[in-house]
Amino acid sequence: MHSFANLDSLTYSVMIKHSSILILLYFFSMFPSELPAQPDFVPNYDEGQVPNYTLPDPLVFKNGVEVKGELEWQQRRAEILQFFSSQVYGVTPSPPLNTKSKVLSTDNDALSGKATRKEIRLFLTNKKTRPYIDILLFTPNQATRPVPAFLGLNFYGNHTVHTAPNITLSDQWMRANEDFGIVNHRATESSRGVRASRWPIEMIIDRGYALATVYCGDIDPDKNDFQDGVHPLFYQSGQSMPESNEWGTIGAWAWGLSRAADHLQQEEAINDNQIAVIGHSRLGKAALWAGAQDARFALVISNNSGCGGAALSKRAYGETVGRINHSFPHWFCNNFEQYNKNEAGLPVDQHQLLALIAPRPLYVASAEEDQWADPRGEFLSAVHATPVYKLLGKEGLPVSEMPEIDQPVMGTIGYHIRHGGHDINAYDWQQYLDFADKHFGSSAP
Ligand code: GTR
Repeated sequence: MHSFANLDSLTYSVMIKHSSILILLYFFSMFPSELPAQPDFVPNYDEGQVPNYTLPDPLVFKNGVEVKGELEWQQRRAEILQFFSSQVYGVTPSPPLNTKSKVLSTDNDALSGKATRKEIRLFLTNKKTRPYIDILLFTPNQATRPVPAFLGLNFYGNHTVHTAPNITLSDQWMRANEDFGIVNHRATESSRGVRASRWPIEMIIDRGYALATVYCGDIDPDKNDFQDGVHPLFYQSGQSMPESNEWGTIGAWAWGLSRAADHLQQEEAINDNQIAVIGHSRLGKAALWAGAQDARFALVISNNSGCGGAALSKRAYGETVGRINHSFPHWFCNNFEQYNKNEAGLPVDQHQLLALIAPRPLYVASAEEDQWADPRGEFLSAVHATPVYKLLGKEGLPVSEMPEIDQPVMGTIGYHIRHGGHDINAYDWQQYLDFADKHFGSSAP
C-alpha cells in the first residue's frame, strides 16, 4: 500500500484532483461484476413490497379453456413446455448419435469396501477430444438387486466431491476460486475433496443408493461464451452463438444430465426406473429443467434453486429476472431478456415448470438465510403446482402454509426450509433419502 508521504507532488495533486474518481475505481475494483453495469439494482427483501401479481393457472390453456382431464393436461403440458423451451431456457437440440463410453477406472474397494467407484467417459463425437462428459459413479457393494441412483452436477470437478487421490482431476475451465485450489481457472491437486460436504457419499451408499455426478463444465463451462462446451456440436454452418430461442448454459447442463442418464440406464447395478436428478442452486435450475423435459428422471430435487429455478419470478423477491440475466447472460436464452424488469409480462411462472414434472415425485428445499433465492417463492411455487398433481390423482404438497424451519413435509411434493445459508448439506440429503425411500421403497441392505 502506498503512503501519501512517498508520492511526488505532481502525483499528489493529481490524486487530490481526481480523488473521487480513484475512490470510485477502487470501490468498483472490489466488486468487479457487481457495481458498474447495474448500479440501480437493490433486491427487495420486504414481503410488503412484493408486487401484486396473478399467477397463470397451469390448468387453463392460453386460449382460456380449462383443463378437465389427463388427456387435456398432456396438451396443456406441451403448451407450457413449449414456452419454457423457446422463451426461458432455450430449445434443446436432439442428442448426437455417436455417443460412446469408455470406463476410465474402477475401484471395487472404495469407501473401505462399501462401494464400487467407477469413472466413465462419454464421448459425444467420433473424436477423443472435448467435449466429453466424465461420470463419477459410486454403487453400494452390498446390494442384492439394482438400486436407485441420485444423479447431480457438481460445480468444481468430480475430484472435489471426494478426497480419494485417484479420481481424475478435471482439466476443464472452472470458475475462479483460489480457496478451492482453482488456479487460473484450472483445478489443482489441492482441490481434491473441497466440496465433499455437499456430497455425503457414505451416507448415500449406507442407505442403499448409488450416486453419480458430473462436472457441469464438462458440458458447458460456466462463462458467457458458447465455444468450449456442447453448443458448437449443434451449430449450423457459420453459426457461433445460439439463436435467441436456442439453449443457453442451463439448457446444456440439463441436456448433459440426460446424457448421463442414458449411460446410467446401461449400468447393471442401477434400477433404471429409479433415477433421481438433483441439483443445488444454478445446478438445481438445471435439475428442474432436466426433470421437466426428461420423464426418465423418476424423482426431481431442487436445492435452493431460486430465481429461474423453483422460485416464483413474479414476486421479484431477492434475485429477479433482470438481475439474473444481467449477471449470467449465458444461462437462459436471449428471449428471456424480454422479461427483465417485466415479470408481470411473463405468461408463465416457475410453478408451471414444477407442474411439468407431475405426477413424478418432486422435492423443493430452501434455506432460511438464503433470501436471495426467495424461500417463500420456492414454497409457493410448490403450492401452486399441486393442482396439477391432484388432477393426476396425486397428493402434491400436503400443506398450504409454509412449515417451520427444519420441519420437512413430504407428499408427492416435498418441501423443507432448513436453518442456515445457501448450501446443500447432510441435513438436506437426509430428507432427500427419506423422500426417495418413501417413493421408491427403502433400499437399505
Ligand atoms: C448466484 C445466483 C443464483 C444461484 C447461485 C449459485 O450468484 O445469483 O441464481 O444460482 O449463484 O448457483 O450458487
